[in-house]
Amino acid sequence: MDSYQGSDKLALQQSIVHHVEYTLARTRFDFSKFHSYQALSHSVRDRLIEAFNDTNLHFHQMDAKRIYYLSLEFLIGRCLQNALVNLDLEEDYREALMDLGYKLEELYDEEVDPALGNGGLGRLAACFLDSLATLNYPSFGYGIRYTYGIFKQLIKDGYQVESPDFWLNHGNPWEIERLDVQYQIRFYGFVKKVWDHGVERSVWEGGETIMARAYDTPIPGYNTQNTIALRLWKSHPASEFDFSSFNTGDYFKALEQRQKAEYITSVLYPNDSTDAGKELRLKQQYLLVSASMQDIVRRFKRRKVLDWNAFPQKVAVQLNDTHPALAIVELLRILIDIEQLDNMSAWQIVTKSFNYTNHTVLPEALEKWGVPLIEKLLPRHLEIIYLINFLFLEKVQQKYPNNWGKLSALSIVEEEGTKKVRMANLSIVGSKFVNGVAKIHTELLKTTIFKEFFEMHPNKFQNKTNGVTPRRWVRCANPALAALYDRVLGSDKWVLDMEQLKQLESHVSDPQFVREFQMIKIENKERFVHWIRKTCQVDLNVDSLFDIQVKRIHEYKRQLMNILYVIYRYLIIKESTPEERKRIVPRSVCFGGKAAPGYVNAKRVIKLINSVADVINNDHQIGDLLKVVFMPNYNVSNAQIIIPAAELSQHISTAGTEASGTSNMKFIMNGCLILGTLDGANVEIDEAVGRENIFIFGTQVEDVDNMKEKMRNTDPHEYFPQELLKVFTEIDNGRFGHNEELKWIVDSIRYKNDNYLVGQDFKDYIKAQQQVDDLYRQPNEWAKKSIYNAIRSYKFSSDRTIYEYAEDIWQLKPIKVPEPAAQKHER
Ligand code: Z2T
Repeated sequence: MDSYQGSDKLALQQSIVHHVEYTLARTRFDFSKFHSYQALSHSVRDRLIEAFNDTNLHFHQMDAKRIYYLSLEFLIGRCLQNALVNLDLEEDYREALMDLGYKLEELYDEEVDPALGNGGLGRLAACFLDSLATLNYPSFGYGIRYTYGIFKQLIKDGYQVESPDFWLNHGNPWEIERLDVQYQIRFYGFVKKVWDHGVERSVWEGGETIMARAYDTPIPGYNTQNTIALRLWKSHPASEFDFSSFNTGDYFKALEQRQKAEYITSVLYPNDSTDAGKELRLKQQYLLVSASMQDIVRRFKRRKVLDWNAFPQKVAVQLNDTHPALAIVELLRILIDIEQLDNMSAWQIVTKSFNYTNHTVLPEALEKWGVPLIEKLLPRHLEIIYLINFLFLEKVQQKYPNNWGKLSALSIVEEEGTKKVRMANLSIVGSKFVNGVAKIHTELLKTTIFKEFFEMHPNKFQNKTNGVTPRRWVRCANPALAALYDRVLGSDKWVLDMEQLKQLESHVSDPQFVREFQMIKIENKERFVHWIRKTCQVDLNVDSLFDIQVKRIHEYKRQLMNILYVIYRYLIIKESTPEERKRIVPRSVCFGGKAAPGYVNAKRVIKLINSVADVINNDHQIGDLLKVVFMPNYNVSNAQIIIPAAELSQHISTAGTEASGTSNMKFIMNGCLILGTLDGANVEIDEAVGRENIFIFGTQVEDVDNMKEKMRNTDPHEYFPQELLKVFTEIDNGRFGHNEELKWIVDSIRYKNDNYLVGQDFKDYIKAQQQVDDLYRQPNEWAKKSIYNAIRSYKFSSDRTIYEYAEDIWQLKPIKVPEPAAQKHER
């Protein structure tokens, strides 16, 4: 990218040295690798900020419509390499640093990995920001600047131990603190009714107020001046001092009260697809929503003429799941109580501005807040929710007169037991469009959990299949593959237009091309082996099949089925004759992923994996034929090492449970084969790469209910196949340690309910695993199929996804920020 500052080697070196002296206040005699990382980052930050300022000014001058992506999670990962790649400065800085005696790649490893998200949902938000910036869409991400990100996972004695992630320990060069952007946020209090020119108005007063302060992280697009903001809010005490406490002389108590405000944004809730339902979480949600909507309204009001009806033409808000759904209610409150619009005009504006993305059909993830809690914390919002529900149920009554079934299914308020607000219903009613994240998932929304809504408003529902950014997941994570593409395609255009990879179809029959592809995989495997040795103290054989399952640990994702199969494979090897052993394909089975701290079954699966790994890896009869690794603390930065090294990756959720999955897309982009079920985006990956290039097994979604019924009605000894019963017996007998917990995991499917059909799918899984082995014995065939996965993955670029959102949901056109004029270089 062009810059007002020079980008020749000398200019870059001067800027780094400048930051050593003036930002870090260090001399060159007292200097560590981390200090060079810091100086380098500040130098890159300067360049980001130029583009960022240009972008904000240009969008303002153009009076651009903007899209606001509201999310409680943004899992952006490390920033340095991504910024250098997107600014096209990686080579220049590499050379500049070489002279100063530093290796760029080593400095990358000095950066903390910002982990303000749980898994797929937060990472999707981060990929979307990269695509929004790259495609020149005027946009903002809004989220929370948690002081503590997702916990760091340690493994002690085979168990997961959580340790706090205080990621700001060494400062954060990638954010801009905006002391001038702060909003008041109110909690608790009461609603006062006042008469104003014959109209009754509501005023929310009393309670506690705190401040939300903005921190902006610039997000650069690839090869464009456009750089958008990820604006994260941090809670602060209100500036007025609490004089009542002070007057009683209790100075310390007054200060203590102020400290409590900081607590609100202190920690990310570590649940992936389950609803915690805690008061603090509701406060976090409201803080995000209130600060963001105040900010959006303020920006709208800076326009020359104030015309509220133009709001939906200038603003589109995307709700990342129901977590920020109160934004709908907050905008209504601002429009009605503060801007004094009438109820119906305000409602029209709101329902044209909001859209909602659903990310799961699992009932335990659907957010419901008890009416008493909302009434206490947000009394005015509860009134508004009742108003929305009243207006909506009137429509329902018109369409389906006296149909109590419809009314109770569609109502925003659940009346059974203690009354609850259903956030999904609120989101659907308040939105223009609702979307699922993969074809199969959207179909399930329409036919199961949101059936009644779909029947009432069929045109509200859309599919937007997820995607991932090829910048981070190919260009950054797999530089060798990127270089191969650049060379064979003649340019780096594929990074912006993944469909260019279609041109590589003809190269699959070129043995030289296939060999180069294989070499790249081997190099990536070597880098991975090195990293595993360092972090897990296990030696992997580079020639073994690298078989990987990395994702949050959840029963529906069936890591249990994977480890039970590993045991089965171990038993086969133990029983095999020397002749048979020669034909066995050596495998390295690697697991990674965090369990929610309160999720007992998930934690036990981690213990089982580690117990099995202990026995197998130390069995001298086995050697390299089978290795099992649990990689601690799976996160974005180690995913960038793991994924490019994978040859087989497992996405084996019970059909109908995984909304999409996004790592499946990252794996195929890096030339990896999938072993998976017809669930989530696997269905579309299967269509894209062809059935001959993917290993598909298991019960299909149409049959899941029947199979569950069968499972409940069958005796465990008939239901579970012999192969699995044998594995159960070995665990029972203490082959992997005499630990009650290992038996309990088995019992959870054996005597309770095998709700995720491990028993049902096991035989088909074994069969698919055999097909994997058969193909791996033919390295050339394996390589070709891997290449087909990589070059047919273009649909799964988040650029395609974002383009579809912009066209079909936001009605948003790109606005390209002009490059800095050439003469500015002179200054
Ligand atoms: C999450 O990561 C996902 C869904 C959630 O539902 C919550 C969280 Cl934190 C409330 C995941 C889905 O499980 C996954 O299938 C999907 O690919 C991802 O969101 C992005 O859509």
